[in-house]
Amino acid sequence: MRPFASGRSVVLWCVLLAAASPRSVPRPPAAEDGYDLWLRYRLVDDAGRLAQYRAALTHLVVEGDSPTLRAARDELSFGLAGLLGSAIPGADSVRRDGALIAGTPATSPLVAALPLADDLRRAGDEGFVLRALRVRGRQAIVIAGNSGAGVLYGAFHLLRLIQTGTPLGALAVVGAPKLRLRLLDHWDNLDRTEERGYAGRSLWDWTHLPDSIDPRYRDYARANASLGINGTVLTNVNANAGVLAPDFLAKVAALASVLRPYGVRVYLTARFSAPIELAGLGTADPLDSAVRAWWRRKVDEIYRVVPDFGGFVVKANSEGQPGPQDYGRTHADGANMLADALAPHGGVVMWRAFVYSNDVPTDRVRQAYDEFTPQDGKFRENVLLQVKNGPLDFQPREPFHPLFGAMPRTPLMMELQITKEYLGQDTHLAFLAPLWEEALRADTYARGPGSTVGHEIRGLAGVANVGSDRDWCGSDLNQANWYAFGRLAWDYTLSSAAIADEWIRMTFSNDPRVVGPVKAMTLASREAVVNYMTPLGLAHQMARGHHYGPGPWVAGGRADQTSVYFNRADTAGLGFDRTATGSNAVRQYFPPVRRRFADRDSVPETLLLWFHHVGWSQRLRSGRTLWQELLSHYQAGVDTVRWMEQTWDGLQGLVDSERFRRVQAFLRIQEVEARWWRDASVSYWQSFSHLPLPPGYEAPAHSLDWYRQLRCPPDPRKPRCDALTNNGTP
Ligand code: GCW
Repeated sequence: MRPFASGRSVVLWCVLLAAASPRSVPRPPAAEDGYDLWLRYRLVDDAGRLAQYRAALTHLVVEGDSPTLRAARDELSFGLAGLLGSAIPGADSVRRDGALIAGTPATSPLVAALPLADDLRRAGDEGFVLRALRVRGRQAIVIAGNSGAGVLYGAFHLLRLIQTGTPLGALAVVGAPKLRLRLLDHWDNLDRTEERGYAGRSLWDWTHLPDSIDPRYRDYARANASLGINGTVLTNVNANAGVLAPDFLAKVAALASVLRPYGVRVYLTARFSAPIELAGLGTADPLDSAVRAWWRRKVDEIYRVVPDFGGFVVKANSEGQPGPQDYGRTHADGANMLADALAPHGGVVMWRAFVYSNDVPTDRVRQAYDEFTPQDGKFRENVLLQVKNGPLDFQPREPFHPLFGAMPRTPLMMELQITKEYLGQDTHLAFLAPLWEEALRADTYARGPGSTVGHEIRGLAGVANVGSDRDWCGSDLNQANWYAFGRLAWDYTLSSAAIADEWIRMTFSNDPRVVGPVKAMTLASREAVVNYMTPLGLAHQMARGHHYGPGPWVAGGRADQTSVYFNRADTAGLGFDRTATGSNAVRQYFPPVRRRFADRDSVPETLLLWFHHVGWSQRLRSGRTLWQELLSHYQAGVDTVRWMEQTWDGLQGLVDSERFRRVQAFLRIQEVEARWWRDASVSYWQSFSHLPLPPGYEAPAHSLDWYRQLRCPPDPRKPRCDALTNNGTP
C-alpha cells in the first residue's frame, strides 16, 4: 500500500503535520506551583512589545552600592532577564541608547545631573521617579529616589509596567506612598503554629534561627518590597513574652538583617506581663518605677541587636490578655510607658483598640469607642491606635469603625485581616480589595464631607495570610489579597478593579481571554460570600471557635461571642436594633452618617440588619419582604459561585494545568459550601419566620437538625465536613 496515494490525503497529512508542529500549536503554559507569586517574570509574549522593551533597555547602570541599591540592581537584572529573554548587561556609564539608570541624587552623579528636582520633591523619602528621557544625548530610562528604598520601589514599579504590558516610550511616573506605616501583622506563635493561619506553619523557623536562614525569608522580603510594605510584626498579638528573651532576640536580629535591604523593618508584639514572666517582678503596673526601668532596659537591648527596630504592637485587656487595667490603670498609661522606652530610638507603639469588656455590659460593637474616645489626647506622640476596619471583627461586611475620625488628637491606623478567618479561610475565593475599598472610602464626616477613613489614618496593618505552604497563602487566589493589601497600603485610592487587573496580568497572563473572566470572578467574589454567609447586614453567624461554616444557632457561653446575640432572630423578625430604641450604637457616628444609618429609609440595605430589627414580612425598598429578599440573597450567593466555577472551567488550556486544577478544585468545594451556608441559614431563619419557600426555590437538602448536628473534624485548618460532599450533594 502506497502512502500519500491521493492529493487529498497529502493535504490531510500536511494539515496534521502542521497541527503537530510546535510552532503552530500554542503550547499550554508550563505547570506552576505558585511559589513565584506575582514576580514570575516570564518572557513577554507579545513580540512587538518585546522588541520595544529590548530596544528601550539595553544596559543597566546602577550608581551607588548600598544593600538596598544592590537589591534593586539584583531584582532588575533577574526580572529583566526573564521578561526580555536574556540578561541585560551591567555598565558603569551610558554607552548607547537604552540605558536603564538607577540611583539617588546622593549616590548617582547621573541622577544628580538630571532635571528631576521637582519630581523628587514630590516623591518624598520613600517614593520614586520613573522617567524616559535623554541622558548624555542617548535615550534612557531613569529610576530615581531620595533613598535606596525609593529606588527599589521604582525598580519594582518598572518591572510591573513591563509585566502588565505597558509601553515605556512616554514614561513619566512619580510614585509616593500615601501612608507611612504599611505593615503585615503575623499572628505567628513561637512553636510555629499560627492563630487564624491557613497556609501551613509559620514562616519563621525559630528552631534553626539564627544560624540557618531559610531562602524564603528573602523572597518574602522581595514580595513585600514589590508592594511597598515596609514593616512586619513577627509575632502573634496574643503574645508570648519569650520572644523578648535574649536567645529569641538573636533570632529576631537574624531575620531583621535579611529583611532590612528590602526596606522591611521588624516589629514585635509586647506581652504586657513580660516583666513578671521574664524577670520575676511582682507587678507589670505601668506606673511602677521598676517596671518602667525594666522596659527601658529591654528596649535598649532590642535596639542593640536590631538598630532599626520598628516598635511594639500590643493587645491589652482584650480576650484574656494582660494589660494596664489589671492594675487600675488606663490604656493610655500602658501605651505611654512603652512609648517612653521606645521614643529615644524612634520606635512606635501600635496599641490595639480591639477591646471588649469581660462582663458584656453593653452592645459589643460600642465598646471600643466608649473606652477610647475619653482618652483622646492622652497618648504620647509615638503611639498609634490600631483600629479594625469595622467595630466587630473582620466580618464579610461591617460598617466602618466609628473610632475613625473620632480621635482627632490621636494618630490612628487601620487593621485589616488578609487571612480570611470569617470568609472561607484557605478555600473560598474572596478577593478582599472591594471590602477594604469600601472601608477606606467610607466618609466619616469627622471634618465635614470628604473626611474618608483613608484620610483619617496614618497607617495600614494587615493580618498576614502567609505561611510555609509552597504557594505561601494556601491557595493561588489568596495571593491576590496579599497583593491587594500592599497596593492599598501604598495608595488607598486605588480601585479594586485596577488592582485585580495588575495582579491577574502578573500572576496568570496578559491574554484578554484570561484577564477579563478572572477579573470578573475576583471582583464578584466578596459579594458572593456576603450573600451566602451573612446578607443584608448580618454578622458573626459562623460556627463557634474555628469560624468555618454556618452556625446561626450558636448560643450559650459568653453571649457576645454567639450568633444569636448578633442576629436577634425571633418570631417577629431579624436583626440588631442599634438605633435609639435599641443599643444606640448608631450614636457613635457623626450626625450625617448617624442619620443615614438610623433611618430605615436611608440605611444602605447592605447594612440593614446591622442597625435594625426588621419584621419578616416588612417590605424593603425593593418592594419585596425581608423574607423574600433574604432568600434571594442566599440564592444569588450560590448562583455567583456556580458562575465563577463555569467561568474558571472556560480557562482550561489558557492557565497552566497545575494552577488550573487547584483553583478548579477549590471552586468545587466553595459551591458545595455555599449551598451548605444557604441551606443551614434559610432552615434556621424559617424556624422563626414560619414562612414558606416560594415555588421553584432550591429547598434545603436536609432538615435543620441535620445541619445543627453536623460536626466538623476538630482540625482547625481543615474543618470541612465530609458529610457535605458524600454523594456530591449535601
Ligand atoms: O478575630 C478574633 C480572632 C482571634 C484574634 C482576635 C484579635 C488574635 O478570632 O483569634 O486573636 O480577633 O484580633 O485579637
